[in-house]
Amino acid sequence: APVIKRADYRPPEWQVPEIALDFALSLTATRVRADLKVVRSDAASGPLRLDGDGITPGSVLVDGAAHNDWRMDDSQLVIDLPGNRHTVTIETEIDPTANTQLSGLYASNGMLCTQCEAEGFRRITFFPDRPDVLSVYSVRMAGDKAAFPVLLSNGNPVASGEHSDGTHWAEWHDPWPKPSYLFALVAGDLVASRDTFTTRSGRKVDLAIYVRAGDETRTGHAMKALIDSMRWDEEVYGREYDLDLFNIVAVADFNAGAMENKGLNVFNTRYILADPETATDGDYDAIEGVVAHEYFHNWSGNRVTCRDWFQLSLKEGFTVLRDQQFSADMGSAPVKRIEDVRILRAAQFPEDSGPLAHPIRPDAYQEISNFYTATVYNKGAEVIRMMTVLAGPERFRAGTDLYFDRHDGEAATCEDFVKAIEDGAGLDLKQFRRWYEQAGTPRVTATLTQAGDTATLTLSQTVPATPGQPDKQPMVIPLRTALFDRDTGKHAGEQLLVLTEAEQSFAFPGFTALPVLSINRGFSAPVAIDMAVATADLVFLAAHDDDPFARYEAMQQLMVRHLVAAVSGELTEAARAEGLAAIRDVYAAVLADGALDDLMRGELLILPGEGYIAEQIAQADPSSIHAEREALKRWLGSELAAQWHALHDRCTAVPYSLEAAARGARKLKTQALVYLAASDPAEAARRAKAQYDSADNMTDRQGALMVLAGIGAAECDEARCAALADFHARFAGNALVIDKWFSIQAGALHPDTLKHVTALADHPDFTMTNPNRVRALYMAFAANPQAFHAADGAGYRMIADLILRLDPINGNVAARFVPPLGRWRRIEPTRAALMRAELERIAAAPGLSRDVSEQVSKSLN
Ligand code: HT7
Ligand code: ZN
Repeated sequence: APVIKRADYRPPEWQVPEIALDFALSLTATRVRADLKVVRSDAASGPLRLDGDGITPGSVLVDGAAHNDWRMDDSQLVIDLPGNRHTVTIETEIDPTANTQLSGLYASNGMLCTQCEAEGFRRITFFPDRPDVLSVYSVRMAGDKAAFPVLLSNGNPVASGEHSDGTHWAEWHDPWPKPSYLFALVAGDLVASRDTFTTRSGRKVDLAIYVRAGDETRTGHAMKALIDSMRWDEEVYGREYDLDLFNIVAVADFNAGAMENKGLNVFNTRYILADPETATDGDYDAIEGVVAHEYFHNWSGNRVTCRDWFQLSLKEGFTVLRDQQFSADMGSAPVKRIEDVRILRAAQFPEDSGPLAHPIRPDAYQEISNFYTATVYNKGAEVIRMMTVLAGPERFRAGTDLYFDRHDGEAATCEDFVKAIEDGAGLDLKQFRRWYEQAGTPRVTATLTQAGDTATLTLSQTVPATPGQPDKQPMVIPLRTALFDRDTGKHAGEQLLVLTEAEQSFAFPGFTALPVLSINRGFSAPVAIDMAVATADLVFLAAHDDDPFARYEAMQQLMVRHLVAAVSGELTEAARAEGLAAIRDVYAAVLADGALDDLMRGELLILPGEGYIAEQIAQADPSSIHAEREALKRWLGSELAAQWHALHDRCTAVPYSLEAAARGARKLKTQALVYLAASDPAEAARRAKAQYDSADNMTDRQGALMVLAGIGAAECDEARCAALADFHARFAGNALVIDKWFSIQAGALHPDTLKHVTALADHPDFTMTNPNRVRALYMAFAANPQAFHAADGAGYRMIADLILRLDPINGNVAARFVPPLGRWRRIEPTRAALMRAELERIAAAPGLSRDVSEQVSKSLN
């Protein structure tokens, strides 16, 4: 496939200020007529080039007359036009039911809907399908009224009517010029939950969430999230909504989480539907975050869009930051920060250290869908977050105000964003721009010394080589830092140290004894910190640090260091005992700390993930990491058994509500079971069964089932199987909950998980055509280290087989399964060879999608 390079960007030769679309709707043969008003750009002399994908032009008219000067150049329709302004009319026909790729116009459960980002519009009609072509859309659609009673598109409804033959029609007009990727159409049998929002300037906005009949009772949380987001964006970023209505549609078949189409967001049902019986607290949080994210795109993405897809982080990184800030304001800010860092470390750090590493603004791609990554989204958010750290909130806001003012209605670049922050906030971001250019997670080494009355902190940084970028320049790394006095347990104020050189020293007068270093507080920079720090200092920080993230980090470090040493066989028995005792003591202190809220307590009591431990090791042995982590869990389970029992009892007594205290109790309840399951499976199974049987909410039920499903002891098998059978029967027909049933089993600690997943793939409820179901089974499996990394390579084979089977159905989703196999260089040699062999097997298969082919070839290089 051709490589598209950022450096090759050229402005479009033709603009399309207006487009009128007319759809004759049908599940199997939808006819589309597109009228494009095209205008030649100054100094352009070439023909009109319109992108297409899997469609053929039925007819081509220019200014209303048949036109023969056109040809196909690969999939592009090339039309020679005599003048500078014309109306071009093209007809196409699509089979939405055959569209299993779920890009363009497709059918889902009898409804029709679109997904156009990134390049789906060209599967509907011929068009310059690039984000710097902005058009005003008028849409007409007509279809069978019984099959499609609801007809929606972007913007405002203009007119509608019906015919005596049982068909009806609707017209929509969107006054805001937009790129084609934001176009949307939905037609189906849907019901709406409605509310209103009055903007700060007093405009009333009608809000509707469209779902299938029966689901309307489960839209309340999403609606609340929408209203909260609309208010928050006015208050925090000064952004007001700009249409009279805002529609959301939930669809069961969707490649991603949701889509921010102008005035008509389309959502995966999993990010809309919730009630206590069927959605966990995590689901509630995810709904709040995704609804907010899509709403915030109305400004960061839609009003100011991207010039080209290399600028994707312009809208995605910024919008992730905005949704993170929103969720922090709606709930517990420290807990949200810890969760976001955990996601970054679990998903983005491995990307940055693997074969698919790319800067947040990539330089080249074959298939843009492969660049909707944790790097572009989550690291992109971290990069902008560092600007907030450097500028402070008021100056950062001045920067974003300037950005929105300057570029409203434009297709902008990351450079435009940085410049606006630079100008508006009064920062010099010259060197900072390297965050957009260089891939790889910087490593900072920190050394603290003390002499006389001064403590000296020496910081050095390196950015690892990544594919195509062997040599790196120093980054700007803002590190929020505090030095703690050992005697008082306090510090004299936090400082922002900005590391800009390869090596730099910072002096702190007033220390006659060596203080304890607390660095990268709040995770102010997305870097890895290396420091030779005594276990006692980590114990000190775990107990005393007033920055909640730093406290969490001290506990994580304590455990990571112990586990990495244990895995590499470096631990003497004495050191092992000492490390375990230290970890047990900080756990005991956290369990007993009356000043902590339970949500935060739950964060502090999370073991580092196996993937994050593996990241610290050049070539990891997944089985020994798993064994050591389980051993630590077992030790904590047995050493603190009485505390876990008491915790489980205390939390079980807390009644269900969505308040923080009750959510904290639910989080801890299942955590207590997890530790007990490692040390005393029979007792854990007894408690888990009781929790399952008495559950009045999905958080408790799923937690209990997850614990039961993981217990391998034969005497617990009956309880395990009974609970799984009950869960399936209880929620039969509820697709989102049945997804959980698949995930729980595929992610289980049970030694037979691989066998279970093989059987589940043949279960009547499994289907390859629903991305949620595929991800529920196989993503959970690929993220289950013990099962995926089976020593004989059966886990790798399973994922490779999946990729090969799924690719012809949905290449976009199939490609998402390549990165777990692509990590082979970071795994011990025997498994690495097996992983590589599976990648080679995929690479040798004929007819691979561009999505899978790009990911596999990069992973082999
Ligand atoms: N902007 C949206 C991206 C998206 C997408 C990308 C590729 C394939 C399918 C997709 N569905 C939605 C989602 C977002 O970040 O808001
Ligand atoms: Zn987004």
